[in-house]
Amino acid sequence: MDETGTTPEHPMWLPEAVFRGLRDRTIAVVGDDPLLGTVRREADAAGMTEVPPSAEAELTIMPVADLATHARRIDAAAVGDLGTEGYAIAREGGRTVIAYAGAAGALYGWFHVVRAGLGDADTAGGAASDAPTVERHVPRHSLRMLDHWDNVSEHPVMGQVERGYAGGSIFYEDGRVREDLSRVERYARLLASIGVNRVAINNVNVGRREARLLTDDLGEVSRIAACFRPWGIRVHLAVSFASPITLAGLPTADPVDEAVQQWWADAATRVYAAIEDFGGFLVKADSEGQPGPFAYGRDHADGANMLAAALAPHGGIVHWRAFVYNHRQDWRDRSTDRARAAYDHFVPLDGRFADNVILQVKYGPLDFQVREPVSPVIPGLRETAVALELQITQEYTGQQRHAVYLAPQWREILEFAPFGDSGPTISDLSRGGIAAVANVGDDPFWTGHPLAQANLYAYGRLAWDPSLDADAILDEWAALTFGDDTTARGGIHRLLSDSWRTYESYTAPLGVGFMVNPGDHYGPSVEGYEYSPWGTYHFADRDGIGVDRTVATGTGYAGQYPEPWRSVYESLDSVPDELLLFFHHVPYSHRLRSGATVVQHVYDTHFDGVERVRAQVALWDSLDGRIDTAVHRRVTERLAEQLRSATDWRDQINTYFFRASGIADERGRRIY
Ligand code: BDP
Repeated sequence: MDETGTTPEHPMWLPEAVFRGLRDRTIAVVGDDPLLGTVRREADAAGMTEVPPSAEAELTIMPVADLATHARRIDAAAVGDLGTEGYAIAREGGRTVIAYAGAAGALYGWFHVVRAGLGDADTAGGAASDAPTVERHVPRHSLRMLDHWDNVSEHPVMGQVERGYAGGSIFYEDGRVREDLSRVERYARLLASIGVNRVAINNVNVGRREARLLTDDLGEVSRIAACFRPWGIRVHLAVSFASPITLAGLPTADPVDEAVQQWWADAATRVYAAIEDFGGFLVKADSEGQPGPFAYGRDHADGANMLAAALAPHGGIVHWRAFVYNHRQDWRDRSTDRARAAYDHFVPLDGRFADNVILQVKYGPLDFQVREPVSPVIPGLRETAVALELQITQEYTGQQRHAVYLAPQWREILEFAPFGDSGPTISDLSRGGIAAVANVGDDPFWTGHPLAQANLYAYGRLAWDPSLDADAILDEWAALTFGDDTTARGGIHRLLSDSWRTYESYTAPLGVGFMVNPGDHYGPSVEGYEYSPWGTYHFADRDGIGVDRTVATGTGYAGQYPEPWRSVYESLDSVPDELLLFFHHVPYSHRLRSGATVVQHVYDTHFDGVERVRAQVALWDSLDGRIDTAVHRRVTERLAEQLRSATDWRDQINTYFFRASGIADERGRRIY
């Protein structure tokens, strides 16, 4: 708490210091869209001086169409098609021009300058006689979405934010939308600075209270939408498929029932009357207890298309999640492999979804594990728009108590080429854009672990440009957050850069996944889910471990991939080591392609992982005095917990493998 009695927020990126280089520089902004008003206010806050366009400002932001009038030396042809959100940045003799086609491009161009700086008036872009350089920036994905798993009311088990590790919701308090939404405004600005343009504001598990956001609470939702609008961000709602029953007392929610269809059409009309730029609905149906079309003998195309028809007249979208599986499985029946479920449900429906339906697919076939193969549903759907779903909130990756920078994992997913190297990547195939589960809350550090802010930052940057380098994004974030101290920035880089692999090294090995405590999903429990109905088994016994998902002898999951991956995963000779146990059941003495046996690999990586965390702790200690005290203290606490937890993981996993296999560590280290 500070002297005003409030807990200060520790800014994410873009604290005021970042604007230092812009103070007293001149800017001209051409155009009158409300988003340009946002740019003008930003420039003013940065201490820039607005001048008329003809005054040769140091920074001019103008429509492409005006280039010929105001910046004659920049060729509009070189700028090309910028779409509604792209911008071109031209530097000409110490002056910078941002050209936009749609006003959102002006906003994104502004943040580009904030990130990169304006350069020195005397040198940027070379001498006045040099030809101007033109760089084009157009987002790779037009839908860049964040899904908040926030409940309006506290859920008795899940709390207010499901899988939230950063306090309560920034949207809701005491069972209603917050009176003071100023933090949402600040959040919206941060999201705009990384290019996020859609936000779903409530949990996909829609409770009775939350379902009413769509009806009784529309006025409140529209207040939230008003916070996002000046930043080019549209609001979406997660809706319950059973709403016609639970909210309106209809006898059914059957998608072919006309009264049901009418109810949804009316609901959509009311939403758009209140929020003209409303984005659409997000739906989790027939999954983990959520209602859906199966109850009426209908399939998911029937369900999704009914909602799509309600939204279509208003230009809205349905994000329909593919996370559908039977959570009452039986470990004895290996034919019901949970990994197969999404493909088995959705690929037969390909081609039947309406144009404004986007199928939102988790990156892996199970559930946001530290290592999974990329979901075969994405290449499997040829005629349906697919959105890739990532999880920024670290549910299975340390819950924002462990420092884990996820961008390297996301890069691997985005550049995976399911049809082979010369074919399209996952990013190319995600025609419906990218969505990710958000990680912020009302915690003073926004994300619980201050360093987890890097994940949100990286998500936005990668959704805009999936080819960006994970390390470069990390450095960019550190510079925008921690300022000029290169020792501090270098230390943060070293701490986070490889932290995803560090986490992988001390948790469930070789792609086997889970082995976490049931329920909260934190910390090791090797058998925690082994005999439960959730379908997440490892089949360890005294002889070996892993799930046989081959076509030849297993569940057939490997056959859901196109070539070459089907064959790569099917064979023990070619399956990548890190996914071995996801695809194959092998003896502990099985030799990896790296040369180590499975059991020795487990011992080595788990001993090594803890040492790596120990080094992170020492590194962070050495930065004391260079980083804001409160931030430093919070990270120190979290690192202590990470070291404790990593040690626990190491000991439980190593002991389990040692006892199950009876094989001692080649290096004679002590295992209990
Ligand atoms: C799982 C979470 C659960 C979510 C579910 C989902 O454990 O809380 O509701 O995913 O994505 O990872 O719907």
